[in-house]
Amino acid sequence: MQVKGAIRFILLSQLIIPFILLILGVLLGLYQALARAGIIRSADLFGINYYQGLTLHGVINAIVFTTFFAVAFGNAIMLHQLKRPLKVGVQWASWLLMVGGTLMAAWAMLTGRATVLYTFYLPMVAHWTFYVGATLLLIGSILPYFLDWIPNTLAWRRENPNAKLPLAVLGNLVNFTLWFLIIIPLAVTVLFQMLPLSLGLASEVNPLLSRTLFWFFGHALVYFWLIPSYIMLYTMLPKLAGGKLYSDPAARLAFLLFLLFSIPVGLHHQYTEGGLSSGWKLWHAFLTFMVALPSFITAFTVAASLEHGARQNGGQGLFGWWSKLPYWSREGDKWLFAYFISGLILFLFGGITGIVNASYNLNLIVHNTAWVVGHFHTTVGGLVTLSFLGMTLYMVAQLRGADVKAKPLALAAPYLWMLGFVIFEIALSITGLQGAPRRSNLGISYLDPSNELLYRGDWLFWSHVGALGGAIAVVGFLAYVVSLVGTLFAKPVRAPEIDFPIADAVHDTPTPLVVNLRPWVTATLALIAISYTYPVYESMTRGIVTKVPGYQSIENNLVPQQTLREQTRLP
Ligand code: HAS
Repeated sequence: MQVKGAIRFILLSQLIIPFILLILGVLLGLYQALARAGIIRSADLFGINYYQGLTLHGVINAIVFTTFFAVAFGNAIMLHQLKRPLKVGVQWASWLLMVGGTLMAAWAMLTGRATVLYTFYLPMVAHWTFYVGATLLLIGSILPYFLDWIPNTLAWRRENPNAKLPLAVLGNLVNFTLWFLIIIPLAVTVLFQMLPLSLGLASEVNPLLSRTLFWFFGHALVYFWLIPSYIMLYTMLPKLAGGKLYSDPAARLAFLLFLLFSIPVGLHHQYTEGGLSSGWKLWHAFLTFMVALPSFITAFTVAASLEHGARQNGGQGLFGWWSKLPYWSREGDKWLFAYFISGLILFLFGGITGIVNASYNLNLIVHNTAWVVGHFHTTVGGLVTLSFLGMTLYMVAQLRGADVKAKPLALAAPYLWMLGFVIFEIALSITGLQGAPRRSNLGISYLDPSNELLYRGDWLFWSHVGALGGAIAVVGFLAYVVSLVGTLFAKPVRAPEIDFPIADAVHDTPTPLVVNLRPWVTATLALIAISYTYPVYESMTRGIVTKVPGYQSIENNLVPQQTLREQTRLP
């Protein structure tokens, strides 16, 4: 369908603004990889401190890029599938809040006033503009859900009382329902703990409570990143492969299981946290295995869909059909296949390492080590980033009415990214098992030979392999940048539009269990109440670290928090 005027501008800029920031985020990732391998041995590079760079890398890549993309993609999916217009006023309000919030937080991070990493754990404290900026970004991101997508879905339902909600719409609504539910505890800790401390209105804070509220948000956040990718895998990949989605009800069940199980698992990030009972951690561990279930369903459903497509293309035999998938095809939209298949291969590694993390006892070996970094570079840095990059290029070409430029580079990019991050993952898993910590500038500590006390020469080889993997991925990203920038400035050859390659399904029998959202939302709220009431109560009343003052990160040191007047003079 055609997209014009303000909506076209908003959609395009929701894709391009985070992409510009992402260039900085990816380059800072390379800096992290080189510093961690001891190839760069300094506390800062071009005036950016290691931890400041790590904060920018995490916030830009994992929060800003993903949130902007989820909103742009959500808008496009609703437009395309429901064929109902978006409200220009709502979209402008959302855009202004998101862009304004991002600029505020970026200013705080770039000027060294918010070196708190992307998890912004208390008692580390940032300048108030960081918290207000992040809050505005999140409020802006939820506006379209309430003011555009829900009203449009209800209107569509009235017009189509007997039709099934399109699969992509269901996935998108599940995702933003999840988003709304998890923003609430984050807002509580930001508004009642972080901001007062940052503004000097409070002098003490309970970090345990803040972390429990953060991980209520933080783990489900990863599925907020993942669900848009799954929408693409279920609705578009089968068609690109030449066939159909194997099972529509299985796909719906996977989305709804994410709603149910994504939230009550946050304590698996806090297994080592004092003050929370082991029994509740174990309960969250069990539920974490349940949240892997929709991904197992996806693995089998997507594999069956790929096989179906490959057999339509003439594929035969038990494994022979693999050769009939369009890995290198430049025909039409088929180049997009490369982004999905590379992401899926990376996600096999992400899934296995995730299951290890989830196991209460194994987690004690890998927690806070480089292993976890390997895990999330094959999940959010793997399938999620690759599918978002592929879809950004696809949508930019459509919204500009142009052809994708430098297609060979656009095709090479995801394979280089995949190769780089497979190497990176293996290397970081090994150094993690050797004990290398995450969030550490190893170049000026454990990998500095002049440091007789700390030096660990046995980490050196695999740390260098990890840096090589990171560098290969960045080369892939640069190939992508050439194609995207070329497409952005290419001469339009048709009217701007949004059109997705949506696949039919092989099995499409209506299944009552997966038709109605309401019972799933009710069950989700009940499971959250069961799983979080006592841990939140414990966080408020027990624990060894309640009530501590705030600390700020200045250069390489954590120092007691400055007053507001002093803060504005930083760095
Ligand atoms: Fe995780 C830590 C457990 C999935 C992201 N995770 C993190 C952190 C991030 C993150 C960012 O239990 C660090 C947070 C921090 O800063 O501290 N994670 C899991 C589990 C899963 C999981 C059980 N994580 C994700 C996803 C992420 C993500 C998805 C981002 C998008 N994670 C943990 C735990 C920790 C953790 C602990 C805390 C660690 C600690 O101690 O700090 C599961 O959802 C994974 C299920 C996935 C599968 C894989 C299915 C495979 C598929 C591919 C099929 C391939 C095909 C192609 C069909 C079961 C779908 C075949 C074709 C060929 C040609 C071969």
